[in-house]
Amino acid sequence: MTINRRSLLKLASVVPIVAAAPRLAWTADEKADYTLRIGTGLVELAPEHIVSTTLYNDQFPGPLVRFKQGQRVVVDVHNDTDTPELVHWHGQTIPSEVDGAAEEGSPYVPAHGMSRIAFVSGPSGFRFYHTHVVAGADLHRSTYSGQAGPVYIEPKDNPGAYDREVFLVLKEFNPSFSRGGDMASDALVGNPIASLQQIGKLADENAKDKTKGYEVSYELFSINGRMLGQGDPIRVKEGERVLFHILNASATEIRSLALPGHVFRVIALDGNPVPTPANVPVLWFGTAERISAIVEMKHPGVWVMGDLADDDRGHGMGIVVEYAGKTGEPQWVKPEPFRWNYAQFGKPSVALATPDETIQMTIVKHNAAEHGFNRWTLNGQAFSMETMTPMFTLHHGKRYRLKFRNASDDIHPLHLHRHSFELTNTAGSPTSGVIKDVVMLGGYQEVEIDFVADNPGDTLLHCHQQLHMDFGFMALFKYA
Ligand SMILES: [Cu+2]
Repeated sequence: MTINRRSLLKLASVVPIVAAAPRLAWTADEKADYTLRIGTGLVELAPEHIVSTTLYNDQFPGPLVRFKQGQRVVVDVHNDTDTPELVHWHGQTIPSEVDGAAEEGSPYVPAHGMSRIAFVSGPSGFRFYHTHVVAGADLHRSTYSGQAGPVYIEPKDNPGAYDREVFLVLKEFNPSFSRGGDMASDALVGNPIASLQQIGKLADENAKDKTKGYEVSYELFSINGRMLGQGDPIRVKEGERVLFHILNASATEIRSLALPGHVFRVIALDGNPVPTPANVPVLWFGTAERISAIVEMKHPGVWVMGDLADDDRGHGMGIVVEYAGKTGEPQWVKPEPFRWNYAQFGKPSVALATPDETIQMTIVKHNAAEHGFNRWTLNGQAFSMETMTPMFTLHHGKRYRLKFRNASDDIHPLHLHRHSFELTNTAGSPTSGVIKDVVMLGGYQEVEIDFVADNPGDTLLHCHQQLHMDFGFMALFKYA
């Protein structure tokens, strides 16, 4: 290989910058790469449905933030509200101080104040940012608000087998409390495990309150801040390959999405390329999950890309896809039932490293145990925001297997901060190669994930369902 000036420059630009970048340092005269302003604003979901909520930069979703993998970035966050805020950089492997979780020691952005943060962005792919404060019983706070926006971190090499990218953010508005929820029970493959049902039954019998705790339901549903039929359709041409980056920015809901007459070729989950891209008729997303999928446009018409739940789609959870030259009412065709199986996207033959340690966690729901809200325990412990007692000590460089056993009927979108994990067992089958930062755990099922403790600093693990995380379903890991 001859080394010319160009390849030298190329080498120089890749090697030293990341390693040399200080973690938090920034200079006062430096210009921020991005500025986020947290404040109250209006979202016009439809002319007759304008909601007031807390937003980033007065828009929903928040602005698309584009970083380059390994790039040192400076972000200014202004908080124009009356309460302290936190911006969590979901899915990035960054220090605890800038991750945006109080439990990990990230400082709050003060009310009517500002914070400047700097970090080296990565890993590449589709990530997002959102508020990480506690909502508790306040449905104006935290992820019930409009504080969410997409992040795309450009990989060093982009295969680019698509014509264009479309970012979609799924989000409900106008939440209220109700007794009993409507959790999608037909989302995931796998069967309930009898021993877990038994633990759940026992917890129900031992509960003082025999009624279920509060759940959250929503009045209005949207994609990119517009109800179905409002705003511009996605305009496509026959033969085009559209790469969708889709985020479920719900506070509490599992979502589905289908586009009649088309299939989604799933190429990445939570921003990480999957070992086995596969065609599926329906996408399922836990709260905070992202899917990147290519759709080949080969069925001309005007279509509704929407949620399978008629009620949610009827109240706005969808977007119109319109082929060039086609007109008329957008068509919806209900797809055949399709259960989501993460292992479908895994390596064809399972190849797993042996973990240094396995941590088992049994999840139990205690009906209405906390002022009418369900309380959640992990191995008998509900996380305390007062004491912030850590659950476990990690040793740098070791590989850990987390085995979650769900003794409740709810689906839990489990999220690990500051690390990506590998799915190693789902719905009773071993798998490997699927790298994520959120995974859905089905009712009375088990899931196993492996991660390497390679990013020292306090690390939060929690259910991303806001009602669950606020009422006990969190654990803090410390590094030794
Ligand atoms: Cu949960």
